[in-house]
Amino acid sequence: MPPTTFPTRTQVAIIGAGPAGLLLGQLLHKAGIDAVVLEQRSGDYVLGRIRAGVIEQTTVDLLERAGVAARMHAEGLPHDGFELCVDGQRSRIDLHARTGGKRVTVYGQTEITRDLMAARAEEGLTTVYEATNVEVLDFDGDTPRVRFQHQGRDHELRCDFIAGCDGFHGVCRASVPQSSLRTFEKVYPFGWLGILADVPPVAHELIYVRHERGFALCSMRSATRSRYYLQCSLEDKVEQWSDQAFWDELKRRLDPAAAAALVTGPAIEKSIAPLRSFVTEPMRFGRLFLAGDAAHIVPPTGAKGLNLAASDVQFLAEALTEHYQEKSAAGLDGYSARALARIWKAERFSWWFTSLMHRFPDNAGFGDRMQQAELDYLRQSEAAQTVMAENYVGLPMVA
Ligand code: FAS
Ligand code: PHB
Repeated sequence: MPPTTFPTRTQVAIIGAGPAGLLLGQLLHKAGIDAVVLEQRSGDYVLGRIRAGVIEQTTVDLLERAGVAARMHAEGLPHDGFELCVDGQRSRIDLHARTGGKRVTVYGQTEITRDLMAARAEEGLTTVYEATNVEVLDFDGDTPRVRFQHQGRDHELRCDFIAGCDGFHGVCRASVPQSSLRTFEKVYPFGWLGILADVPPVAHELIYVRHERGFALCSMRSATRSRYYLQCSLEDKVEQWSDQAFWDELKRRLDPAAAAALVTGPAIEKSIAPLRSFVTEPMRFGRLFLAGDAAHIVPPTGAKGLNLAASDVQFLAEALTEHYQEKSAAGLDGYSARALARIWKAERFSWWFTSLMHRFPDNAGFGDRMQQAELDYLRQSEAAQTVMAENYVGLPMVA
């Protein structure tokens, strides 16, 4: 078979074919800007990672603009609220009523990635899967380039800009001199053990559970596929958790009605994710721009990770379009500050919600009472519920 040939020149080199990289590629294509996506893994591997489930309206709007929202509208589940289960008592946060009609959509990140991959392939756009040993070079000058290997052959891609959409463990942020960036991090003393199973969800809406044994979350992907999470120790290994052990522990943390209604079944995916808050400042280094998990991480409690990646990509796509179409650098110069303003508000909400709902080993006594008082206030106060709802549905995209 003749060796695969790839472009040696493009306008934007995108590192990473997760939701950030693929969505950016789609938006740039819509604006007539050429981009090549380089992904270290195979497409199947990327699709095999089970992650986010809740999509903000601003993300839905962006996916519509990218031309990839048809299946989400057909299969996604609009949600007007979610429930809190605090020590066995359920109460509802009415997102629709508290935000003047806003809602979220439940639609798995895997499906968004699948829709973006299909659109990119349909347009005949170049995505290099299994691109290894990716190096991002000369981005502090005017002629950035990317070197990579594919099937043992060396390749080089010259470009005008590099978009680092390569996630928390990617090469782009790691290629920036430490003296040029500042990071902020908080690591939480627990993880989330997640299970995906083809069983009907326990309720029509999500249930966030606070229990003395630990946090739990009842989510879903469709009317026949459920996603559940349990707070677990960082020492836990997923092999230690049989399906039965997971279901038994989930029932212990749920209220009696939900525990009785829970339909269990074999896991089709089971994994443990650590929780951290992390932000990189700035997000631009010459002609290298970071977007998504490459620049920031939120604990998944607030369902913000994927949605923040989407807002970064919207800002970056607008800035690059302004550069090429209006010959203006204003958007690129303002990208980092604009993205970080939204990122820090989502970091705050995710940290707050995580601090409120999880069991902290060193929190016994006063900290525990603070959690209970805040949850009691939240249950009784429309004002408190409005603040929570506004953040959960996603804050407006400011100019
Ligand atoms: P991603 O990490 O999704 O994609 C980066 C891509 O870059 C990957 O495909 C990777 O293979 C590739 N890459 C990395 N290094 C590379 C290199 N050197 N060269 C080329 N390619 C490279 N968010 C929620 O809202 N809810 C959740 O429940 C939730 N659960 C999560 C669970 C886990 C285990 C993780 C890690 C994240 C979770 N998130 C969740 C957050 C998640 O959804 C991210 O916010 C989202 O994937 C961000 O998308 P990207 O920025 O594209 O990064
Ligand atoms: C999910 O369905 O995976 C999900 C939903 C809400 C969250 C986190 C994860 O806050």
